[in-house]
Amino acid sequence: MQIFSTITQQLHAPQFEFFRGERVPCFETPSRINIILKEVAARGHQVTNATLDSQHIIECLHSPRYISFLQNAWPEWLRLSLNNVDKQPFPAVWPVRTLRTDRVPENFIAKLGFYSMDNGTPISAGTWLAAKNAADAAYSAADFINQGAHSAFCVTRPPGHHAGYDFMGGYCFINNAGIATEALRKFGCSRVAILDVDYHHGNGTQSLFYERCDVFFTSIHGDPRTEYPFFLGYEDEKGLGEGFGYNLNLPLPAGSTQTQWFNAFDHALNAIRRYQPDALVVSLGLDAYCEDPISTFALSHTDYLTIGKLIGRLNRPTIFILEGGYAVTALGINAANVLEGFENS
Ligand code: SP5
Ligand code: ZN
Repeated sequence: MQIFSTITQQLHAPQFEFFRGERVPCFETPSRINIILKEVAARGHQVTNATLDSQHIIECLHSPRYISFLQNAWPEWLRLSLNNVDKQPFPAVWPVRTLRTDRVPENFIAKLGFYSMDNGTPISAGTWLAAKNAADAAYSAADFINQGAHSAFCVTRPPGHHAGYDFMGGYCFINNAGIATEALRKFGCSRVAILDVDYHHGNGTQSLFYERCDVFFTSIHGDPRTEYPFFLGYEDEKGLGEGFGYNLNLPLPAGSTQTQWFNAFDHALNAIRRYQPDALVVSLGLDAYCEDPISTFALSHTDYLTIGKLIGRLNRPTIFILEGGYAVTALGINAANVLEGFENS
């Protein structure tokens, strides 16, 4: 399978995040990409650096002021103090109910709260460039499909499925799956399905397409009653207006078994078959794996072969986009297994 990746991913390298009241090393690291690239190359897949400029597609999905915030965030942080060069900005205040969202604050820390859903999405010097190039890879993959290819895999970071129209969250800044989807639509696909198998609900992706029937979104994830992102991902979210019936959430209790997971997966696949999409975008989070340090599902190495095989049987042009997955040493095998299952389906 053709792999699209980016060199600049390594420039997004924040050091810390908060976990149970403590500052801990980031789970979402550059090594995730390196280990996947090593394994897919060893199994004979072709890796190229993405080159197309996705700016016009980014502008279809995200607000102008949010894009300019992302672009200027690191320089603004340094403008507060040059000592900030080896420190990390974090939001501290959010405009929750009763607070105003009709005025964009001028204070940088206030802007961080305004444009983020959590304090778990740290920014570093190279974040904008890395996020922009990950979006470029998603766009390049859509272009590749448009030229007649059957599949592509974006081995990119930062991930994207938690990022919405004007906010970041969950390690995500630009919604890469949304970029691929929007690009496929522009290239002439009438209907695109998005299948999100990350452990966490893809709240950003769902929200971007919630009122549209030209994009079907389905997701299998930890139940938001107890799992991040908590405030979206319930089964009663079915879409709005023209989009009603084109959103399918399949939350599973934390600690669910392989059997439970594959039952939900079967539901998702059948719904995609009924939708008859021209193309498929897979938000390929690998954090439903049993050893993932922040998740509670039980999938094995061979389950990822099965996932690839069952997706392949949908027999649609398919773009896989890496999302989460933090059991770093297992990511190469799990990612490559999905591709192997897909190609032998
Ligand atoms: C792309 C992606 O996978 N983003 C995930 C962001 C999750 N951030 C919050 C993590 C909260 C972890 N809770 C751990 C419970 C430990 N059992
Ligand atoms: Zn995840």
